[in-house]
Amino acid sequence: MKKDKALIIIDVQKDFCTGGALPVPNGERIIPVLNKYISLFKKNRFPIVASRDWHPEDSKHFKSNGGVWPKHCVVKSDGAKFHPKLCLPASAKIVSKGTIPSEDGYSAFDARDNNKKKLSRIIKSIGVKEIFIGGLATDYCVKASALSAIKENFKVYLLKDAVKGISSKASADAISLMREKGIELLDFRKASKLFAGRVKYTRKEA
Ligand code: VGL
Ligand code: ZN
Repeated sequence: MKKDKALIIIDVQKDFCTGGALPVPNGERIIPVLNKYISLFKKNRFPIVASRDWHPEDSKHFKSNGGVWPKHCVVKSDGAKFHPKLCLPASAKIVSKGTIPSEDGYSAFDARDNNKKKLSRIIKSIGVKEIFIGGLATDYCVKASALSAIKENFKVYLLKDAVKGISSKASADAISLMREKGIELLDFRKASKLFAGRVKYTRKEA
């Protein structure tokens, strides 16, 4: 099976949802939709990657150390856990970013797995050409990740029903910029249609 498409889920962690340290307003509302995308990719045997913000206590990204953000997603903390409602399969690849004190780590393309392998190498090595991005937050890590993916020559789809931003104005601007860069917007119905041909071939009868 050719693995030319991958689902990339950005930072769906407790700290970015209601009750967390840096909540995206209603961030958790995208989770049921993301779970549908997860099922769609699983059914078609395409890889699923989840990035996580994974900062050390002394990250310069935090206000307390000269940065702009309240402390969030500190390595191994409860807030850094993936939201419990997100149904990540055991086969999902996890990559961590913002892990050294001097980096913000907005882009998932700077994230690495446990073997220090960068996201782009992980997915390129299995033949991924097209990526489908959802998660948090539209105006920061989703935007940075989607723009890096374009620079790395991937075809990029933004899952518009599976992203949420911190500021609605900044998120709208981010989406305009992403479209200018050639990123295509999809919703679940359109994405299912893109995959429809494949699902048929996996049926036993026909
Ligand atoms: C993010 C601000 C700070 C994000 C991460 O995941 O979009 N935003 N750290
Ligand atoms: Zn962060």
